[in-house]
Amino acid sequence: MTKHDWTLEEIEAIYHKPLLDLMFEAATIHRQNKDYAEVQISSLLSIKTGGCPEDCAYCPQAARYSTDVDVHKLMSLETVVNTAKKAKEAGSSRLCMGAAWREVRDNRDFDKVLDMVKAVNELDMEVCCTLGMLNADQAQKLADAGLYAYNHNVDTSEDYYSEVITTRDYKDRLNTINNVRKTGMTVCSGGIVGLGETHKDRVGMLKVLSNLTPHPESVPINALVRVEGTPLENQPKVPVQDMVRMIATTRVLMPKTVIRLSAGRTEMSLAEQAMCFMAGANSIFAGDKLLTTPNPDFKDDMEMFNILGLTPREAYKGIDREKFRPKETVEEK
Ligand code: SAM
Ligand code: DTB
Ligand code: SF4
Repeated sequence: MTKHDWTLEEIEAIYHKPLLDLMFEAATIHRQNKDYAEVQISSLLSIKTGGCPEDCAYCPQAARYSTDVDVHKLMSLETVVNTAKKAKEAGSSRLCMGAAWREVRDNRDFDKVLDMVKAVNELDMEVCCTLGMLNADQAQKLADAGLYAYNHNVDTSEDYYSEVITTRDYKDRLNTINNVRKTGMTVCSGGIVGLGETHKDRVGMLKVLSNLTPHPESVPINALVRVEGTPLENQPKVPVQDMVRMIATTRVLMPKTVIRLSAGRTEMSLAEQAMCFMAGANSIFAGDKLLTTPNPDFKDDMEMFNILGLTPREAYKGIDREKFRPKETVEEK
């Protein structure tokens, strides 16, 4: 049964199990709840890059840090559609469009994003956006445009949050997640490992996510990409066992959730990624780029799928597709 009242003590006991016991438990739960060999492939597209007013210490897109990222205004609808088509042809079932915004504003750029959502939806891809904070009205507009998922990460524990970000607080994040949930869109929320947080902080973050009711439909687990010019550029590389522990614990807490092995794969070998899939990860970001940083080659990922016997999951599998059609389209019928 899916449980939403996990306590810190319970989560700590799972997280600190001997690694192989934890992996075995997570793999067993994964096989009971999911077709473990099916892995969802998402593509990321940065539709508005850089120049963000926030101070997230990990992020190359924050205007206040001097990184290699160039600022770009909102991408055209045509470029978005062409990129989405290519991603679909390559085998991707979901497109996640990201914008370096603190929050959505009710302006022409937002109207353009709504058009992008409608257009990608027409390609029969699952459409996801990550645009920063949303109020209830903006969340509803995205839902009406046919948005399937909204990504908004809690990133770390509430206690550690202010060490990483000072320009907004944890409850702002939870508030947006709540606004998304109320519209019926699916929630994608996870975090980053390697920000200098303690094991207790990781457990604290997993408590927040696993106490959301319902659980987020997707939980991305990112390893910090250490980008030159950001305050966290000199953090040590995340040890693979920490990623495995985090993914396995997430799988035990949220048996039915799609867990995405997200940023950080360029620094992981095939064997290390295999451990993450074994521990319950069943989604990746594919394509040569994440938002602004490199990701493994698509070809190499498909080779990895072959070697491990994994298959890409088709879009909207087991989902009532009509629920996520743009409103006008539904009404025309
Ligand atoms: N601006 C929006 C926001 O912050 O919600 C959307 C885009 S933001 C880049 C999306 C997520 O990317 C962040 O919440 C963070 O979890 C992740 N991210 C950003 N930089 C990262 C890095 N260097 N390494 C790993 N994850 C990162
Ligand atoms: C998520 O959890 N990870 C993605 C996506 N959601 C938006 C972003 C990773 C960004 C890594 C740094 C970059 O490429 O800029
Ligand atoms: Fe801006 Fe999002 Fe990067 Fe924070 S994570 S600086 S809000 S783009």
